[in-house]
Amino acid sequence: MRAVRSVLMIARGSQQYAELFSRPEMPAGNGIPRRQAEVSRNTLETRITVRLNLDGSGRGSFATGVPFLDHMLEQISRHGLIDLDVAATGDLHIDAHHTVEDIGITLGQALASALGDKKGLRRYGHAYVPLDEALSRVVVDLSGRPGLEFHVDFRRAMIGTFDVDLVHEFFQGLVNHALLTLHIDNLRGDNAHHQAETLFKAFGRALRMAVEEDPRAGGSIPSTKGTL
Ligand SMILES: [Mn+2]
Repeated sequence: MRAVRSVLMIARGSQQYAELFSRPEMPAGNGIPRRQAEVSRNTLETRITVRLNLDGSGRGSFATGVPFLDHMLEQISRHGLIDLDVAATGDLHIDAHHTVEDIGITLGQALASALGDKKGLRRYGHAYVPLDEALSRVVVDLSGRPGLEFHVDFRRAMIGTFDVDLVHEFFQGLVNHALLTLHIDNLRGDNAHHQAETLFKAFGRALRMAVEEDPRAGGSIPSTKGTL
């Protein structure tokens, strides 16, 4: 039995979660302690709580007030096999910008916390994901440096009531705080919903690969610098 390695409580107010996460947990079966985090981030614009478990089974709950974002976050969870709960109250009377960006930031903080020192991980991950006519490629490096290459030519400005500009804002916030290098390319697609969905599915898949234990790495940090 080992204690949970990383719990980040930026803001109080979730005693029930704190108790849950302070319980000892069994190792994930591969020698890596269960990698979980909870982050609450509250500003005058948004109040957000993210809980995640990188060694999960892909279940989650999503209540962001932005239904299309809920649908996209579920793709990360399901296809990344990450247990993920995201709850947000944002200034949606203005628009969804602050809420979507701040959820990216908070998810990024939770990822950084759960990843810890990245010992024994693959570090790099990539995925191609199609959805009918749409095809996207996402490549991730748990580099410790924020970097986003985002090459997506959305065919429409809006997906229902969701402004497609916010997809970039989400990933920029995530990258800045998870300290990832992320290359996102939509290679083709005619339907903006399909284009977006392939990005989030491929991100989940790529992340799943990058955070997996590399059994040949012997628990070392995957960098010649000795730190990530
Ligand atoms: Mn869909």
